[in-house]
Amino acid sequence: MTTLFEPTRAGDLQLANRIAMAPLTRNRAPNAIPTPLMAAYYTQRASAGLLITEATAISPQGQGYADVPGLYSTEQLDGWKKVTHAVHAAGGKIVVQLWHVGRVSHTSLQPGDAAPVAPSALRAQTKTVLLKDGVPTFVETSTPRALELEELPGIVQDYRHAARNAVASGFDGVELHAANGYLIDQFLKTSSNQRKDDYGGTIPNRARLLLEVVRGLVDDLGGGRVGIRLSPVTPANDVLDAHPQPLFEYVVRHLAPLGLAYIHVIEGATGGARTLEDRPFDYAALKAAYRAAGGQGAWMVNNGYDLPLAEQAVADGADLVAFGRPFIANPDLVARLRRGGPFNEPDRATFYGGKEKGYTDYPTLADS
Ligand code: 8OZ
Repeated sequence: MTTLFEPTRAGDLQLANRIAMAPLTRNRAPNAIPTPLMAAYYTQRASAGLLITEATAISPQGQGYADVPGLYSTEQLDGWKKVTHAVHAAGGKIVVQLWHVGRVSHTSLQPGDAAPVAPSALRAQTKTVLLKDGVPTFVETSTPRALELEELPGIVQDYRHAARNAVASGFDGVELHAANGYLIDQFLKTSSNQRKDDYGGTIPNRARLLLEVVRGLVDDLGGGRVGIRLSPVTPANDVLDAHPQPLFEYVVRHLAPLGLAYIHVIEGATGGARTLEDRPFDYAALKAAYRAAGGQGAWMVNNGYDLPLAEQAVADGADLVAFGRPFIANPDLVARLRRGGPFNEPDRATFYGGKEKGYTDYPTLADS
């Protein structure tokens, strides 16, 4: 029987085990520049088969929160190079999550204090984080403006530019953040997309931007270095699709021929319930649709996994399991899973913002 601790392959990436560190926003990159402390944090966790970085803005317009990193300036690339070099020296593999927040932003974070951009000018009923006197503070998002049709090729170019920057910074690949109510997910879902052009209305139209971006990334990096994260039914950031099953089956069927490294699926509500009574979804059918269309990428599952759930998922055919909060609190999560525990508990108060506390100071088994 396959176990979590066996090596596997995801596209071009040879991985030491089937345990991934999920992308986790930590708001510790002042001025969007990755720091040496971030290099220490990721390196502490390099025994994961795959590290996925925190969501990272592809452009100034793609920024939506205080102190989240970017991947578009020389200083940012220099910061990331220190992260990837340290992770590789520790034997790890690391991909960067490419992020455009769309409407989940605030004018004060946008170039020229402009309105954030979105498929349609509909404000998200959600909050973002700004720094007020250096203190992370939740505020309502700003009302966005609808992107003009003529602007969409530029958005695709911004993703591609960031992906090439990722390679230049030493990353093993990229993960497209198409989940959790950010730009790509805003285009996908009926609640946030009221466009009347080729990017709204039908499923093929709402999935068009996602597929254009993925095809662009594959052209630049090769499919074997590209993954994607999807969240079919999450309520995160105020998105809802009227018919998620056919929408996401369409998406994965069209991803299948692109030779992606992996498909990463958030089951249920991000960071919350794994099954939602009012938002049913058949994940096995989603995977079956991908495989039936010839998709050979690794299938990565996420959300609320513990050891027994993860072992069951791998026994049932998942290729990789991504752990989020357990990786915040357990830098040596792989060793702890191997032993069956014990596990440190994460401290929510230090998730977003701050320095070492709750970031690089969680003990390993060897420390205790
Ligand atoms: C928590 C806080 C801010 C952003 C996501 C990038 O949900 C995020 C995020 C999570 O994907």
